Amino acid sequence: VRRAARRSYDVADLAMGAADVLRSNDIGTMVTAAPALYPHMWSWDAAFISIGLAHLGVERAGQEIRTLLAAQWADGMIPHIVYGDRGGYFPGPGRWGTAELSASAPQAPLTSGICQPPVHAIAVGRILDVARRGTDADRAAGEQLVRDSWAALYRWHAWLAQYRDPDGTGLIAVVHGWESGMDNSPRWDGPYSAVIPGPDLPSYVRLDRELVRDGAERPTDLEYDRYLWLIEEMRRASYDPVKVYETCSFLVADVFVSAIFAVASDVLADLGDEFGAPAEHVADLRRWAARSRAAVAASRSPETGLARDYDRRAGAWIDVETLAGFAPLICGGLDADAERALIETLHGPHWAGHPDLVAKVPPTVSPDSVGFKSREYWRGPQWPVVSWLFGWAHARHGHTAQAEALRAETLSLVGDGAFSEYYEPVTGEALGSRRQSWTAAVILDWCT
Ligand code: 9WN
Repeated sequence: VRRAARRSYDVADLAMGAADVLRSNDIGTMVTAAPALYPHMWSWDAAFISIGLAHLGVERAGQEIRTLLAAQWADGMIPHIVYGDRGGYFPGPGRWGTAELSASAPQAPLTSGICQPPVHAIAVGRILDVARRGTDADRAAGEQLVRDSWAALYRWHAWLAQYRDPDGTGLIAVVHGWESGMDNSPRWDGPYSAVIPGPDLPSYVRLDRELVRDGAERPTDLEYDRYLWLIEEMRRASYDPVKVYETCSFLVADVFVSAIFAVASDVLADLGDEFGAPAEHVADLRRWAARSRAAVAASRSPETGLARDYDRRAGAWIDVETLAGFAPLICGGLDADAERALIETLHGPHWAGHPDLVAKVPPTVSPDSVGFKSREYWRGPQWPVVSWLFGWAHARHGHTAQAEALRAETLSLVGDGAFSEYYEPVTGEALGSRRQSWTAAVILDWCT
């Protein structure tokens, strides 16, 4: 295997390049997730993108959050895609049919019918921090954003608690791999093997394969059949969240989403206290956060100490080791020794500190694992946005040196200036989409 040399980078150049990506992907009231591959707004991308935008203008950052929240469903769900005016992505709004089939979906803008990880409160909190370092006008815009978005974000968290954890276990379920944001992670291979596309799956043409030429970088056709079949199942349930939970053939309690939910609920509760939100709503958030944090800690494998997802359809823990197993480091809640051990594992020789890696950035699957595929999407490559999230969480929980290491190592990884969606860990090759907005956004945040 060709080992790449570490890249040297210039922080000012990287920041300029990142700002250019965000500006050029901005189509007015939304920054598309990527120029060609993802020409619309994605839910968790928009949150990270708004953090980057805050460094270019707090008002524009707030606009991004407002555009997303304008697409919130009547029941509280924030949809995973908000479609802009252009086509260019499959599945588009026609395939979902949410506006026709669901009583809760908006007629405009058109959206998909599933959700993504709830990182939005984290973004609003971060925008406020950036705003408070700026001018009086920035500060006012940041505070106004909190006031304008708090209730909508509370309703979003309430939707997750009610419809994705109806039994109050603390683990939030996903009904599609896309909802995890880590679409084809080996975590989902077991649950997906029970998703059997019916003969009546309407035919379709993938557009992604025309844009990413190397098929090995994207999910397979069989995976796509399953992704599309789940949409058929949800259409048949009219996107009613209770029916979807009962009938969808994929139902997995996602430990990484649950950890994000816990820490984002903490952030939202703190903002609520500061900005005078209703006390009972703040109390709900604190209760949900505590419950999910405990459930994430309790999901750990007795053998590896890594947190695990739970396949609710099969009734079994999923013992597949991936980066999601470090979920307790996102939400906290371990005792000091266990937390230190998990941090050491993350930064140690099986993960970020693996001797084969060009930059000490956590890969999505350990190179020592049989399932490691160095170029294949969520099966091995390094995703700068995920590193940022771990870095943010490390800083929040007092692991300053590790946060700084993730920052410096990720900056060196992206020093080529491609702002790629993901990177080959051993060679550092840029993979997937170039000029990916959330990559640019987190780099800009780290450079400013
Ligand atoms: C499906 C936009 C999104 C990210 C996801 C990433 C990828 C979409 C796709 O791109 O998913 O939602 O077409 O592969 O897996 O995390 O939000 O960047």
